[in-house]
Amino acid sequence: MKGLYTALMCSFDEQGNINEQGLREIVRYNIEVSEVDGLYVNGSTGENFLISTEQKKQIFEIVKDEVGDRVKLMAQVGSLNVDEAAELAQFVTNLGYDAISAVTPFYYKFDFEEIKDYYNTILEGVDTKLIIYSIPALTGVSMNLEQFGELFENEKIIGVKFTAPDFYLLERLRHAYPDKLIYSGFDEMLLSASVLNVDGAIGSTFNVNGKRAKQIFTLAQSGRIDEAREIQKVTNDLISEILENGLYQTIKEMLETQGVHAGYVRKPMKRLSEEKLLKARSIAEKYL
Ligand code: SI3
Repeated sequence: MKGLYTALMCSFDEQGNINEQGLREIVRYNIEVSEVDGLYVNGSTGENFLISTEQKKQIFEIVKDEVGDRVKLMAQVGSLNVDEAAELAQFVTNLGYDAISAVTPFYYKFDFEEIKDYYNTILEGVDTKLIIYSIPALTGVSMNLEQFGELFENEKIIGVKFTAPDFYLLERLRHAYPDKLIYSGFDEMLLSASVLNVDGAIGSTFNVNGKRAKQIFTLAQSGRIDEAREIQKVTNDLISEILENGLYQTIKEMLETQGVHAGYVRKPMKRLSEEKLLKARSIAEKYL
């Protein structure tokens, strides 16, 4: 399960329905052009928290059907509705996904016992292994070393997607849990995380920048830090331009320039203005 995973986008039409063909094209682009090691399905980048249970299931099915066994698949099933999360965990297990992942429960200020119970409930009915999705900036949930350790006591919890700029905690985790899988979640910090010996990374910008991300990771692993730093610099120029223009919308438009019908974002996300659409196309021209 090591390596680089694209946090997969989903293609939606103007009404917010899934565009199956577009989704299949995004999958193919990631596998055939970017050559990533795996896909992280229905994460933040997949606009997961804006869609229905039925749509989540449909996306899981289409992606598995398109991928087959070509790359590894991780299914993000986390939800404030723990019954839904457990149902989706069962659903993707039946589809043959390689692992599940679940965001820490957010919005209500759950205490740690509640968070632990949430993960144990999701895992009760399945044998599929789980990667914790930790993203404190969006969920407001920060866990410390001991709390990660307690979650890791459940042997079905095999790792964490660590989307935080806390490199002290990342180093402590790596040191304390050499056998757990740690994935870096911030693409702009991939080199720094790779130096700390993470097992892989999961990122939104890999949808358009997968090749550079892979180079950074591979170079860092073989100790070629100067070369990796050069590529991280170009990557961060690209990420800065994407973030300034609108993260998911810009990545979608960049994919469109490559003939991949990535479509529209779901409401309440807004569409790019004409000016920003042109900007997205110029970013694509500059970096792809
Ligand atoms: O679940 C997911 O879609 C992700 O893997 C998210 C990933 O951590 C991204 N975070 C968000 C909030 O989109 C990053 O890849 C992020 O977009 C990137 O580093 C730019 O800041």
